[in-house]
Amino acid sequence: MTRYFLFIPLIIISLTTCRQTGKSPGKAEARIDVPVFSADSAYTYTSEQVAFGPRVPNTQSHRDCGYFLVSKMKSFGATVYEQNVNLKTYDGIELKAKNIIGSFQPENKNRILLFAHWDTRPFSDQDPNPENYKKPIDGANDGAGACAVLLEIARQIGLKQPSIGVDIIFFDAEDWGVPSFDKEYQGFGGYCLGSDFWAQNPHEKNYTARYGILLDMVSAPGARFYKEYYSKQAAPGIIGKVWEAAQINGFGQFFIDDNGGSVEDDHVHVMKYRTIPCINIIHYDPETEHNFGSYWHTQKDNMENISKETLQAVGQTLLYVIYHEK
Ligand code: AHN
Ligand code: ZN
Repeated sequence: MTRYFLFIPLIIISLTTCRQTGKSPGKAEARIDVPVFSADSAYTYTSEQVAFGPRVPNTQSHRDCGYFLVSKMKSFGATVYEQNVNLKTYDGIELKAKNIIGSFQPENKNRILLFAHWDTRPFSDQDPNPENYKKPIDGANDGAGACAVLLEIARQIGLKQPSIGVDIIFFDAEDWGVPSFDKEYQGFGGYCLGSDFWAQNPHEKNYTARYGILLDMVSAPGARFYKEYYSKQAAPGIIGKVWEAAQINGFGQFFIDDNGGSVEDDHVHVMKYRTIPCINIIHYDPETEHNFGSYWHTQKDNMENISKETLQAVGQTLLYVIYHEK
């Protein structure tokens, strides 16, 4: 019996010693503990947003979801700014919009910015059935999923701070672009109203960050992320860093080493007025006509088409990047 007591501790010591010295003898590399992203949590945050109903500006569902996002961010310990502003759509409708900014370590000058849009489209203009064109979408993927990934990242940051400061922005009024059925206004744009306003009027004078990452449509089953044109032009190093992080974490099948299309999304508006190089992690599908996912701007962008695997791939990759920054 006494022999076991002697040998078991010896075996344990020798095992741990081997592990620590196995890599580089002499100087032990500081191992970085990256939190484990919970896809269950992100899935719940997605369904909680969708449960409010379509988050179309000027509706009660939109107001309710805005309060939800603000209170969640506060509960994770972020300093929260609410930027309320009236913004005009392409056809002159006044939207009561709200950009929501959550800051971790606001005093830290070494910062990165993560963002997504939280509003949903008032049209289903890509739906196969024209009777649905004027119905709003659930926006489970186009809106909620990306915000849910950012909420779960915020929860993890609240539990354990990384070395850098992190700002998370939920932009409003991204998705009121001219619908394809509106022949009068084709070419008038109309997207990205919230980010365009914030970029010109940031919550903090002269706000800047080392870089920014936009998440857009990051929760569909089988989603694939290609290197988006403006992202690659403006921030090839950040693209490289994120795609490498995905590889290291075993999500190489989601992050494809190939070029995607060019998308005039919130990141382009941020870069127009703020000197922050930004990338867009966005589902690109070479098979569809519009190159977005198959349920883009249709009634099928609902909770039935949300994938925990995709949420995990994006969320864990981003946590790896965030916790490796010095
Ligand atoms: C364009 O389609 C030009 N920009 C908006 C991209 C988008 C719409 N993302 C989500 N919904
Ligand atoms: Zn959209």
